[in-house]
Amino acid sequence: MVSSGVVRRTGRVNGRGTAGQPAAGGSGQQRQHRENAVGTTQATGEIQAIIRLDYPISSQKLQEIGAKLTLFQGDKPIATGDLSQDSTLTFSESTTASGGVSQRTTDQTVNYIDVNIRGLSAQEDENTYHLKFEAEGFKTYESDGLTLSQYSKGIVLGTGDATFTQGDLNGDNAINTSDVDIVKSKLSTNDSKTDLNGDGKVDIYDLAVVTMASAATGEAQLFNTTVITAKVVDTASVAQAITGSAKVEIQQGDVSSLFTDDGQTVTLVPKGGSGELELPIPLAESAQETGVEMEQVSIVSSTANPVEKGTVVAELVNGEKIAVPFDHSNPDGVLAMQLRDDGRKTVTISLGQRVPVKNV
Ligand SMILES: [Ca+2]
Ligand SMILES: [Ca+2]
Repeated sequence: MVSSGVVRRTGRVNGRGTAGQPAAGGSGQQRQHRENAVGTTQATGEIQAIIRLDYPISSQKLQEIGAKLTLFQGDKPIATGDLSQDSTLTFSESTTASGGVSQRTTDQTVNYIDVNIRGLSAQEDENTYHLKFEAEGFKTYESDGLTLSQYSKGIVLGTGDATFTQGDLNGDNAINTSDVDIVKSKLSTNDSKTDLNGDGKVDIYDLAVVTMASAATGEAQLFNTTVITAKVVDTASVAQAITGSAKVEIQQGDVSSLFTDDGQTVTLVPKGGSGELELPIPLAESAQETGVEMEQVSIVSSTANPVEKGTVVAELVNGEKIAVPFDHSNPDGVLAMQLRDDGRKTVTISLGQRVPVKNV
C-alpha cells in the first residue's frame, strides 16, 4: 500500500511512489521540481481565492476600473496581481512563490475570477498572509489572516456581499443612499463610471445593483484546502516505521520524496516475498493529539507500475481504524483517477467522511 494524502477540502499528502520498478516517465517532472528539491524541508503552502462576480461585469469594464489584488505576508505587501485579465502575479522580491489570475467568462462577461498562489512559506512566524482587493467603484476589501499551518487555505468572496462590494461611486469606501442617488442622477445616460455592468448604458439594472449593494450582507468564506505535508508528516518517523516493517522496504530513493513533489522516484518493494506491500505513515507528533482532518486520500504512482488495488487504513485520534479497500477495476470507493502525461497516475479514495486522522 503506497502513500497517501488528500485533496480538496482536506489535503494531499503528496505521495509519489512506485510499487516495483522506478517510474519510466518522470524526467519532465524532475526537471520542473529540481529547484524545490534543494531545500527539501522547506514547508510551503498555497492560497486560493475565488471572487464571485455576483452581478457579472464585462471584461472591458473590469479593465477600465483597474481591478487588482495585493498579497501581504504579515503587514508587508509581497505581490500584486491584475484581476482584469488572465495574468501572472508580480512578486516584490525573489521568492519561490508564484501565482496567477484566471477569469471564468461567458462570452465577454466575467462570472468568476480565480487566484491561485503556490510556494508560500508555511514556516512558523512567517506563515500568515492576507489579501486586499481594490477596484474603482468597489469597496476595498482586506481579508482576515490566512495562516498556513497544517493546511493550505482558500477564500471565497463576492461583489454582491459585504466584502468586495460593487457600487461605491463617490469613493468613501461605503455604499449607501449617496451612491444610489448618483446612479439615479445618471439614469438613461451612458456615463461609464455609473454603468456598473459595463453594457454601455445606465439603466434600471445598474440602479438595482447599487440599491442591493447598499444593503449587502455576507462575509468571506475561509476554508482549508490541501494538507501541507511537510507540516504533518515527520519523514524520520515514517523512515523508522518502514525500517521496522515486515512488509515493505525501500529499494531506491529517499523517504522524504514520498511526500514532496520533488520529482524524485521512490521504489518500494514488498519484504519477505509476501507479494503484499504495506506502507505505514505515522503523522508528526504535533499532529498526533488532535489529528489532521481528512476526507480523501490520493495515491500517486507511475503508470508503468501503478498502484491499482489495495486498502487505505486510517487510524483516528480515538484509536478507531477505518479501512477502505480500493480496486482500480472496480471503482467502488474510488472517487477519481487521473492520468498525467508525465507518467503519473493518481487514485483518490474517499474515507467516507471527514475524520481526524493520526496514522495512515
Ligand atoms: Ca460611497
Ligand atoms: Ca449598465
